[in-house]
Amino acid sequence: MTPNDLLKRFFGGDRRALARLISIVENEDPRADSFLNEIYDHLKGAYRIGITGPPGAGKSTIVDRLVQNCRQAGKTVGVIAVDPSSPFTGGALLGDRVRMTKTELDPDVFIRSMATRGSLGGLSKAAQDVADVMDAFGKHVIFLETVGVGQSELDIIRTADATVVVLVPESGDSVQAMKAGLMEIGDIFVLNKSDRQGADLAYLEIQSVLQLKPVRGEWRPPVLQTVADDGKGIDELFRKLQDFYHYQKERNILSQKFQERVENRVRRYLEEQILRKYWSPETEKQFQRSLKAILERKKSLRQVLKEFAP
Ligand SMILES: Nc1nc2c(ncn2[C@@H]2O[C@H](COP(=O)(O)OP(=O)(O)OP(=O)(O)O)[C@@H](O)[C@H]2O)c(=O)[nH]1
Ligand SMILES: [Mg+2]
Repeated sequence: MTPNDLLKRFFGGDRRALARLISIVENEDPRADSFLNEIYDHLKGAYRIGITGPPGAGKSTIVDRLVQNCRQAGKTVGVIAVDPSSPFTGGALLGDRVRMTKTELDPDVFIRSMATRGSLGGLSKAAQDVADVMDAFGKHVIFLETVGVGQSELDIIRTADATVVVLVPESGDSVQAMKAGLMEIGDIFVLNKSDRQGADLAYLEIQSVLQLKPVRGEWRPPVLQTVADDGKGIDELFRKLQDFYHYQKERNILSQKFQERVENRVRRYLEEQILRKYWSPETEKQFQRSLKAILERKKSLRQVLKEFAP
């Protein structure tokens, strides 16, 4: 198939063309840049919702439910599940991470899992590019699911229009979340697995942590209790997401978010390019030698810093 044929099918709404284009972009195929150029004019401003939280908190179950709410509201959906934490388990386990049951067969829902390859910065870039492809295809809503632990996941989430932080009643979960910086980035907090013991206490704990946080703008991030497995609380979560969307729209926050996203992506991209150019495999070897010299007290930290300064 020629690139033009592929684009024609893509803009004609062919799911297989969408899958092909996503793979090209994700694999950093040499054709990726020209395709991304072609689709740029067609970005429609899909609403990007980041869902993050500790492993196994119920993120995928919640996304699966929210997708159904979106479909009932007549919206088409893309889902990107990012898994940067397990470069070794890729394939088989990853399939398990997105437990899309009812939604899987719906032609207006497109789901893609992505695992890390190469640098973490690269993953964040690829996830953004895939989101653009889904947006240009015409998806109204795009979910980005990440396990909220690493820097690159926070980068991905930061580029979303809305961020849902999912926690569970395990003791100390909110403290861990605070350490990971999750309390800073949530627009909506969900205490999932509220059927478990200790849910009420955890709910109060999250609320008290949030009360210490300075409020940005007029939106005070709400805390909702859900039992995603049987759908309890999900309609309320969907309504909160709609409220937040309208709140942002009325105040022009979405175009501001778009601007931030562009800026963030360009800066990250350049940082990565500059680093790659400057820090060759040979430099890394040299660095390892210097590191050893520091540990053996043969060199001072300052000396080494000077050695490696650009
Ligand atoms: N008891 C209980 N179990 C739940 C609830 N929600 C989800 N689960 C279960 O928790 C497990 C993990 O759910 P997932 O949706 O895969 O969690 P996740 O956060 O996407 O997991 P990772 O992507 O692996 O980090 C599954 O076995 C779910 O059935 C809930 O509200 N209560
Ligand atoms: Mg998951």
